[in-house]
Amino acid sequence: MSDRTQKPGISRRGLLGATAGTAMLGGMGLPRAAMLAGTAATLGAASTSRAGASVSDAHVEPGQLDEYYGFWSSGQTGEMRILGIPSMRELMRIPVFNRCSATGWGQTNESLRIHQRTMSDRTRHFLAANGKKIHDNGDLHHVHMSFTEGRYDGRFLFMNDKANTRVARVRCDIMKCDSILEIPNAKAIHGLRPQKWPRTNYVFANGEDEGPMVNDGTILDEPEQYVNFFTAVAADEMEVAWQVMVSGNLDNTDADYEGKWAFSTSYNSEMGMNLPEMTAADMDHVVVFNIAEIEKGIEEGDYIELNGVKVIDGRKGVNKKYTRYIPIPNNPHGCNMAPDKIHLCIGGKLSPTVSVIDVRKLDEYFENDDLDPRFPVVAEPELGLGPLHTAFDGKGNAYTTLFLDSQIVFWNIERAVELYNGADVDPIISKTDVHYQPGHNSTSMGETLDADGKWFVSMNKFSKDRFLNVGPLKPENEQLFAIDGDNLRLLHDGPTFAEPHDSIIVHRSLINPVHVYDRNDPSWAETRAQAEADGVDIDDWMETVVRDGDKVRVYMSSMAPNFSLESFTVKEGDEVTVILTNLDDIEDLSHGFCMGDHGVAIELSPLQTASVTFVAAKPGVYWYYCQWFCHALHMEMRGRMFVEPKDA
Ligand code: K7E
Ligand code: CUA
Ligand code: CA
Repeated sequence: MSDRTQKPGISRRGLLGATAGTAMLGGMGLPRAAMLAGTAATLGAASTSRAGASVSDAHVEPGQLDEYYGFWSSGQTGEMRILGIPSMRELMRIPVFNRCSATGWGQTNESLRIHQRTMSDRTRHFLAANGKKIHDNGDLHHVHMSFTEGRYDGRFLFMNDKANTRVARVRCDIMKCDSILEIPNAKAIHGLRPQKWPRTNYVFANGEDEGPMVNDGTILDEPEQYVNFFTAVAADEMEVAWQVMVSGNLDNTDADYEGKWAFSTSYNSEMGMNLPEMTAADMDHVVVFNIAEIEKGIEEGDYIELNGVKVIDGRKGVNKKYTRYIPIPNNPHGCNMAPDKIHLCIGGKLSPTVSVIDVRKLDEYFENDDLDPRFPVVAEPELGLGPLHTAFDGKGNAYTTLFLDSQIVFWNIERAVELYNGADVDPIISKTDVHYQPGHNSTSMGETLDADGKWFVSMNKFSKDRFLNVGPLKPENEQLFAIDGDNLRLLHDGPTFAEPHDSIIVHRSLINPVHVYDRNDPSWAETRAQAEADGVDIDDWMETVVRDGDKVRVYMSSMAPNFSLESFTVKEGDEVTVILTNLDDIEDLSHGFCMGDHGVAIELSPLQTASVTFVAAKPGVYWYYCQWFCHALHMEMRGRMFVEPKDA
């Protein structure tokens, strides 16, 4: 074993001594300006604003369509976004974990059912105690598409909610969320990736926060009793398939191209509860999950059942057939599988290195207990300060974000392996400044076998001076680059609202959304069943009001510029459900239904059915109106709800 395998290229102490390292670790105490100042001083060899760089290749003329879709997370906004690439135009926002004023997501009965389907009694109890029915916030970091044999298959997008421990799915045919899954046992779902091979049967999801196995207040400040959970979600059913209990916490995850392994980084192998404790060790680890062995263990009954989930014990040293822990320096973060099907790249974060694992060595690693714990590590190039995430071009090269250096380092994987084996080579091809502090990056089709090495996006956490000042809260800055020979050529700065983390860039040939709804869309199946019970045909013009005790169901249709009912009457205190179908089948002819003073507003896209329930709490005349501009007489598309006093 060479020295290198024993010890990372730079010690934690060494890094802490460096200005940038201090700024990062001392972030709690230091003003952010100090952190940024460290960055500004670092100017890479390859500047992004090279003379001769033309923006024409990224310019998409008005009326022209982008070649790629970009699917974007939005962090604490809780929605998913769609961009056009290379124009970087924001095309759509898909509400998922957030409450949306425009579409009624989080308010329509159809969306509430999606929110509540897997909600635990515990969560219901929390929410009720706070006067709520659903969580209306989320922290959505990672959006990834379903795969078939290592390629995007255009069916679904999956995403995490760190804030409320959930996984959601968006249907790519209508571009709407169709499932939200609350993950039991785990806390704070962070890293999320679909299985790549043979198809996305599982979505892998990391619980970031540690806690007692049974979190009922019996165990509180006893971290030695805390555990953490890795979850495999059955992607078609959107149910938990199984979980693995692990040692340390879990940060980011990825899967291989053979369907054999999943990987998760851990920055808190120490099980520390504060910053000094979480950064105490020089080495943390990557957990390797042996999918076939775990499935076998489940089949053979080697699990405990916890809150309805089969949980395998994969803690360090308990049962080595399920998991292995590869030591990695130093509070590692990103976890990215290269499309060469061989190399997994782990961003060292506090270590200036990216650790490269050769997945072909994992069978032997699992079979043989006597191997060096770092046996699968085949390269560990020193790239710069604060390496977080790595993207790929399908040509054997890697692009790693350097958070502290505010740079992208473009490097060659094979040369990094040669260097590790003692050759005198430099794996670094070029470094490019970005503005500023990049987190994730993405390349066109870069996490698939179709990686094409054309476009590169750096998702920067700070925009500072790149845009007109809009006050203390600044947009993030996402920069588009062309991958051009040995360099990245900056073409576009893309300001964006809080706070995308990850993105994927997908060729448009793989996505085929519908133009108007199919009347048989499953989104409103339960609403249809209720209408049938009431003898109403929701595919037809509806003008029926059904009273059911103090519940009233109002069936209405919309066709520009009319609602089928110009008024309806209910009684004070009634629970009113308005069920609407937009009978306009013309592309882009959306209506809405907004009930004034009741906090009610929903979207009705062409041929969509949606419903909303509210209490008519106060007598009076209330206007409802269409709030999506639809017609020259859109303003006139309105009507009245009469609420009679209770004793009238
Ligand atoms: Cu690095 Cu949540 Cu993927 Cu943010 S994570 S950057
Ligand atoms: Cu219908 Cu505006
Ligand atoms: Ca650590």
